[in-house]
Amino acid sequence: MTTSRETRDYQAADAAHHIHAFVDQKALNDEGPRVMVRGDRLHLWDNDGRRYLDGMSGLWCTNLGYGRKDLNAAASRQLEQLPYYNMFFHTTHPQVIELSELLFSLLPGHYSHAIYTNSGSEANEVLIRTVRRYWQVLGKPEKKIMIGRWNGYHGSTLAATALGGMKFMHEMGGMIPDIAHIDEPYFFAHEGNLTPAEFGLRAARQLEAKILELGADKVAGFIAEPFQGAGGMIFPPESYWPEIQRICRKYDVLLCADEVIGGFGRTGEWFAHEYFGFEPDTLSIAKGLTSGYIPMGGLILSKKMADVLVEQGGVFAHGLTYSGHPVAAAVAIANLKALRDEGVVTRVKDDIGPYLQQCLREVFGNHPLVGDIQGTGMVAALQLAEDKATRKRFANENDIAWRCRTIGFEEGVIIRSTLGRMIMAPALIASREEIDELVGKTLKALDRTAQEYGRL
Ligand code: PXG
Repeated sequence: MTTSRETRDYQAADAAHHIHAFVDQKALNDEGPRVMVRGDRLHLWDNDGRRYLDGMSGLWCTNLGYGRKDLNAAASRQLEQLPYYNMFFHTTHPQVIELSELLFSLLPGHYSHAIYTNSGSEANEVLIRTVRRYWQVLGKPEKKIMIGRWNGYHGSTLAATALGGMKFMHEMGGMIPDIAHIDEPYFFAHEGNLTPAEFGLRAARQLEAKILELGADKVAGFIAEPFQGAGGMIFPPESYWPEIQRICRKYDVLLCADEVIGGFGRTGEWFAHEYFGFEPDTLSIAKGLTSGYIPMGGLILSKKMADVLVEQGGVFAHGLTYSGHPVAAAVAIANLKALRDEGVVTRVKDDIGPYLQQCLREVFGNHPLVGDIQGTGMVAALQLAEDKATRKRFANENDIAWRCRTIGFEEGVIIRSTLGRMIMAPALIASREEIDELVGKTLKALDRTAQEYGRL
């Protein structure tokens, strides 16, 4: 399917009106963006009829793939019945209530309350205020510093940017007071002789050092993605999360997991912290909550935190016009039911996830550009490396990865590149044939890149 308008006509109008995300706008205007017009399962079509296998679930969000009629029907029904009402004015509505009942039936039992938002960035904005409010209510208002990680990503609004550890974002007006950072647990970049387990412990203990440096009485919480998504799909060694949890408990620092990418089945567990085996106090969610069909996010609170806020907190002066929006909630319900009742998450764990991981290891295990393969379920990264044995990375790894991504588009596959890593996070409903197409086209992209850089 194409539209009646010429692609170059769309591109001219797009250039006239938009500042796109994370791109040199002038260069993009010269090149002209791809105009996507249709999606079905894992495939996308652009306005010129070119077909792409979407290896990234949009932006890590279309967990059920494109073209779901049940999600469409849920939205249409709700738009007819009650397109909008809110949770101000002492009011609620059935869709948000039923969404929460369903969501908490899927979450571990120690979570009880949600504050809904429109996005992941907002979830993390709300997080900062909620965590600070929690300590205020407990009579510790000086506990307000949040610790994040370098190269972590928590969104693009001001406080979410500050929580994240992308220095180039901080430098563009993206920092606020009372935020600190520690290093990410990126083992492949470690130049010493530590084992992964030793490295994981050392990385985690930076948190203890930072808490002691700032004073435990000043630190409110530690936020991290269970595995780092936008920062390169970095998996911590197994020793990392238990040690982080021990440190947070020891110093009475809230452990806040950003599940915006890891949540809703990506790892084969409902939430990525379950895969890594730790128990956060809060969860930031978005993306897979609605499979990206409609904007919705939220902050999930443990019962322990919610009890303090509800029983002792009085008024929490906070609220968004679209918190728990009924159309978004209706879509989220349909999405969660499909993920549960069609066995999508179970299949990621038992069947299609292991299939993807096995294919990647078979096909890329000895590839001349690849030094390491990380991932589980339906998320994976190929670490590019000059020398696998010594973990020597290419000096120009960004260029190589970006070139590989561009060739991927030419080959009809969408994969992501970050800091010398090629990332995949396909829709959870992928068939084996769709995985074969993803892996096959990615191999072509890597082979062509290797040829261009004299490695094949
Ligand atoms: N937390 C995490 C862990 C994220 O990955 C956000 C919060 C912010 O969510 P919103 O809904 O405000 O965008 C994100 C978003 C990429 C990419 O290319 C990743 C994100 C967004 C856009 C691109 O990896 N993650």
